[in-house]
Parts: sequence; C-alpha cells; structure tokens
Amino acid sequence: MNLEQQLNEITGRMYGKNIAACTDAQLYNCILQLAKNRMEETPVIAGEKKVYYISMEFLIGKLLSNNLINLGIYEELNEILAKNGKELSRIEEEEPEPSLGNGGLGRLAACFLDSIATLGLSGDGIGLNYHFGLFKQVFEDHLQRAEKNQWIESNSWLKKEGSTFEVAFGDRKVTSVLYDIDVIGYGNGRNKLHLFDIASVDESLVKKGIDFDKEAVEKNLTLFLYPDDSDKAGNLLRIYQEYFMVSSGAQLIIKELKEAGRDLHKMNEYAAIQINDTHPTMVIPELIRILTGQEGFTMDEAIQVVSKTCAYTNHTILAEALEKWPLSYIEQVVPQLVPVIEELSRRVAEKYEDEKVQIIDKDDKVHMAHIDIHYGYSVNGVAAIHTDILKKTELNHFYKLYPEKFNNKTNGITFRRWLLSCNRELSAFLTQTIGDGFKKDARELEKLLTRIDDEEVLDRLAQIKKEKKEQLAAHILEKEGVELDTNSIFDIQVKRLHEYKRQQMNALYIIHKYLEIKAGKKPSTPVTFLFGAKAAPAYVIAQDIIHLILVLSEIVNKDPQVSPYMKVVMVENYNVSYAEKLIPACDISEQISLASKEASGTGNMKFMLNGAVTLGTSDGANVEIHELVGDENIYIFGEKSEAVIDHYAKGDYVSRDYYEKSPVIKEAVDFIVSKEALAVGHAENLERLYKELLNKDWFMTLLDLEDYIRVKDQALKDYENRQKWKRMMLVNIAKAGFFSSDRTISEYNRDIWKLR
Ligand code: 26V
Repeated sequence: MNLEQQLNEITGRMYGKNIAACTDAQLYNCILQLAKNRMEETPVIAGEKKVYYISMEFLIGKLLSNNLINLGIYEELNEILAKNGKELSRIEEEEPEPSLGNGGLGRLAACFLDSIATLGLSGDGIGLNYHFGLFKQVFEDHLQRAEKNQWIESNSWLKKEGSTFEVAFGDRKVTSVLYDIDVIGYGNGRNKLHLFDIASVDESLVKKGIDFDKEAVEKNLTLFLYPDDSDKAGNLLRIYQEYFMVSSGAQLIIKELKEAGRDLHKMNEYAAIQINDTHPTMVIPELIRILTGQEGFTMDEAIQVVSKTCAYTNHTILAEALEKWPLSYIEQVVPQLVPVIEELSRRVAEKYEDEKVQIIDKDDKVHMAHIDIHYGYSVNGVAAIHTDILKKTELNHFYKLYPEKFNNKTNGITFRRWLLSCNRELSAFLTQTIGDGFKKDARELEKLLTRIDDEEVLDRLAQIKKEKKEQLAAHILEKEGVELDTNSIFDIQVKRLHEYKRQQMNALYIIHKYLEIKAGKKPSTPVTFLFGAKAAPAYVIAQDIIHLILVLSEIVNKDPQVSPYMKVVMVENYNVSYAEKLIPACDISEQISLASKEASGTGNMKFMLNGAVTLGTSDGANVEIHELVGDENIYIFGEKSEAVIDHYAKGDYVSRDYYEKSPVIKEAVDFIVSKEALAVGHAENLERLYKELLNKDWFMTLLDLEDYIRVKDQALKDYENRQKWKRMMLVNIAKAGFFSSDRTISEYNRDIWKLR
C-alpha cells in the first residue's frame, strides 16, 4: 500500500470516508494514527549504555509536523493532501499544544531528545505528565489572567505503557503510571519520552482559573507545572512532584538495568543520568537509598557508583532560582531521604570547612545544587560566558575543589523544527541553493557565504521574509484582531517575562519613539513592535510590565497620528506554536537581558537561523553569535558582564541618578504615570512599576537605556539600506550552523555521557 492508500484506509476505518470528504479535525486524528503506526514500526535505538535526561519540563510543542519530517513522509503527505483539496498547515492547527514547560529550559530538553535520536544515540527523557501544564494566558482589561490548558485528548501521542511503581511519601503512598511518547530521530530510530502520572489524579479539583486544593496531593500531584510557590503549600507540592518524578525514574532505570542483566555495581558503564537544573536533584539520594536499602550496597559503594552516573547542568545564576529547600519540608514530604541527605552533608562537612560549599547550611536549608556538584561527575553551563561566570564567581568555591568536573556545553536548537518545519520556504530555497547537506550537517549552511554578492539569492531571502511576515500578519489579524503593515520592520521580543530580560526597557524605547512621533519626528520606515510573554502568576512586577505593554499598544495603535508609523502588539498565550510563526517573520531579534543574567538564551539562535539580525547585550549565547557573525552583522549595546557584576559587588547602581541625569530617560519613565497612560491603565499597576524603576530597578534597566536607544535607532536606519540588510540576513543564516543541537549533543556525548 502506498501512503495515500494507507491514509485512505485509516479515514475509511475511523470515519467511513475518504480523505477528501474528511474535516480537518478528522484528518488530524487519522494522520496522528498513521504517524503512530509508522513510529511503532521504527526500531528502538539500542546501545550498551543509555542516557536518561531527567527534567521537570519537556516543552515539546505540537508533534505532528516534526514527526512527519523525521519519518521522512512530510513532503509526500503534503502533496497527497493538496491533491485532495486539503492543507497540512490547517490540519496542524487542530493539534492541541502540550505546555509541559516554562520556556528555554523545557524547550532545550525537547530539542535535545530530537538530536539524541537523530544521532542514533540511546537516550530517553524522564518527566511528568501534567494534565494542564503551564497555564493558558488570557488578556482582560490589559491584564494577564491564567486558565488551565487542557491538552490531553482521547486520541493523542501518549501511549499508556503499563508499568506502575509505588512511591512512598511521609504521609501517603501513591501509584505512578507510565505514559510514553515516542521520539523519532531524523531518518533514524526511536527513543522514548517517559512521562509519569499519578493513578489517582482528579482533574475536577480545578474549579476556577488555575485554583485548586494544594493539600490533596494524591489528587493534584500532576495537575499543573510549577504550582504557585509563593506559599508553603505550593513549595511542598513542588517537592512532592520532584520526588514523585525521581523516585519513579530511579525505579525505572534500575528495572531496565536489571532486565538487561547489568551489574548494578557497574551502573555507570550502562547508564548516564543528566540532571536538568536542580529540580531532579533528589534522584541522587534516592538512588543511594534504593541501592543501600534494597540491593545490599554499602553506603560507600552506593555513593561511588551514583556519583559516577549523575551529571548536572546549571541553567541560571539567579540566586532566587537556585533551589534551597528547608530540611523540615523535605522531612515532611520524604522523611526516608533525610538520613541519606544528612550523610551526604556530613561527609562534605568532614572534608571541607568552607561554609559556602556545605549541603545543609546553618539555617537548615538544603542546597540542591551542592548535592549535584559534590556527588555528580560533571557540572556544565549552557554558554561560554555562563560557564565562565560559574567558574569565576557563582560556583568559584566549587571550581577550586573540582576543576575537572566543570565544562561548557553551549546550547543548541533542532533545525528540524526551527527551520525545516517552521520555514519551509527558506528550507526549500537553501536546498536549491547549497544542496540538502545542511539538513544532516548544519555547518554546511556556511556554503551560503559564497553567494553574498549574488543579487538573486539576496532578493529571494528578502522575499521569503516578506512572505513569512504576510503569513504572520494574517494569523495575528485572526487571533488578535490587529492589522499589521507587512512593509514595516518587525521587531520582536518573545520569551518568558522577567525583569532581567528587560521587556520594560523595550517598552521605554517604545514610549520614546511614540513621543518623538508626537513631536513631529516621523520614522521613514514604520516599525511593528511585537511581544509575547507569560508571567508567573505570583510575580507582581512582571504582571505590571505586561500591563504597561498592553496599555501602550492601546495608546499607540489607536492614535491616528502615530499608528501609521508604529504599532505595538503583545500576542496572547505565546507558546511554541506561536514562536514557529513569529520567528521566521522577524527582522530584529531583541535579546536585551542585563549582561551576566541570561545563561544562554535559545530564541536568539532560532531568530538568527531564520535571517533576523540580533539587537542584544553581551550576554549568554549572544556573545558567541557576535563572534561568529562579526561586528558588522549584529547590534551589541550596553554594559559588559564584568561591569554589571562589579555594580552588584559594590552596590553602587542607583537608578534615580540615571533618571535625573538624562532628560530622555526621565521623559520615558514619567510617561508610565502620565495622564494618557492612566486614562487607559490602572494606577495601581502603573505607579508600582514606576516606583520600582526609580527606587530599585534591580536589573538595571536605566543603566543601558540610552545606549539601547542609540543602537536600536541605528539598526532601524540600517534596515533602509536594503542591500546591506540582506547581506546581514545571509551572514546570520550562514553562521547559524554552530547552534544546531546536534552539535551540542555530540559534545555532551563526547565529554560527558560517552555512549557507544
Ligand atoms: C527560574 C525561576 C524560578 C523562580 C524565581 C525566578 C526564576 C527565574 C529564572 C528561572 C529559570 C530557571 C532555569 C531556566 O529556565 N534557565 C534557562 O535555561 C535556558 C536553557 O539552558 C537558557 O537558554 C536560559 O538562558 C535560561 O534562563
């Protein structure tokens, strides 16, 4: 049977119709079935040694296109559907997007699974099957409201695997059930994403918005990702979730090792466990507890083998994001781990006096990262500058103890999703121009450099950008009800909302531009400022920043004097699917975090790959992008990380000084509480944000604002030199190959996992 016959057979069986007669929703279900069948037939990747990537988040996004591409049937199916009057891009809209992650950390885990399978390495993900995932964002009255995101349908990628494990907490026992999602490599075999769920979960616990009873753990454990942790009940629930994941995961790993007849004393020869940030750290004491309690290991033997198996990735230097649990909380949730953690802590205290490297501190808080560093064999940062900062400052005390454990693994992205799938036009054009070698070896994109003077190539790149802007504009008109000018410059900042990422600085630029236009200084090319960002529900200032942006978009877009020259749009519920539409349409990629704070960023790589030019600080992977494309093809501004770190050390940054010194800054900041803004927005939110910027501004917005305005104005001006801009686009695409997650994963394998 050929592919078309197969699909017709499925539509007939499921709905009694042929392809042409099915609705898009029906076709989605049928193609899902077809893909699942094909995946089932794909051999599981075998290997002596397997990596387990354990993570509280896997932001996988929709899977249909990606799986079809990796199965090698995307183009053919597209043609079959077109022949039957159907469009794959519309059918994809029927797929619900799972929101099993917050942002970069979870999306990275998903890209890594794709690359592990693509490289033919044996490696599975271990995580949780949150029923409502991260909240769905709705805007109301210029404010964010959170709703649950129901993504699991009767027909989905999840396969109930059948294994169950008992997980014991201090006050109750629960049963974990295992669901699997197949992960198909690009033209390669199959691995698995294991998602644990709780047998007794009760969705009806969620009544309004995202509120639920936090105490009813056996019912609520897998309802949400990151339950609000602003109170004790939320923190405890988070620990319940983490232990549930690691205990189920540890049992699964041991079961697989035993089934393969492996000697657990040599566990490290057959398994590597990559701990994604500190959230899964309890896997270390849990494995030690199981090996000593049930497998007859001595404490020394257990510690030794576990330490040779576990490796840790650090994804942030923000102190508030590094987990430190009160020992009493752990005692309440998992008392059986406390003696192990105390033993691990005692051994460290016996060896090292330094207070800074202890596991349990003077206040009886357990520093999860310290467990990973002492009892893991590798510690890595996620971009060159980030790893340097870890070594030199944040984790310097540990670096002195264990220099050999520290290594850098600059993040990457899967080109299957972030080029082949989201930008078929560009992908096709690249194939036609430089051949399709880049699909397997991303560095081949550099071949494009030989065409830098080829007018036809440059024009086609610009033309594709225009097409993607038109597609995005159509989508935004439908979803947000705003009409965009596709001849305008698309300036985009999409990422989680956090003060260190400085969306507020972008908003201040917009105010500045608005006031200039009001004063008669009109830009010769109009600009569209696009934002997408969710804010943690308990993060007050982040909510205020969203409020400001929504207020600005109302003021700007409704002002007939201004709106022909600029527009501001904040898209609702920014997620992976939205990213896939926004990124290919972008001209200017906003990567404006306070230097030293963004560990890497991965959006920056996706934008570059799709021909956007970066406007950014010397932070995270921007630094490596800068090195690759050179000064000519990027816009860098702002204080360097050393200067920023120095400001923190001396405590000498006073935002009010910048405000008082600069009329431009003052005017922009004052607008937040102007009559115009207050007429549209809420005094409570706007005044709070205004005061925060003047009196605290912990992430130094005003420090870089003037330089940001200067360099951004330059970028907007340069855009008008079309020849120059097209060449910049080309260089960015050509140099993006380094950021393929295939490269990142082969480095993880070469230096850390050593599979095969
Ligand atoms: C977590 C939290 C938790 C509560 C308080 C505020 C806060 C702020 C940040 C975080 C981030 C946790 C770790 C994380 O997501 N890191 C991101 O990892 C990406 C993949 O390595 C990387 O590209 C981003 O730069 C980094 O922020």
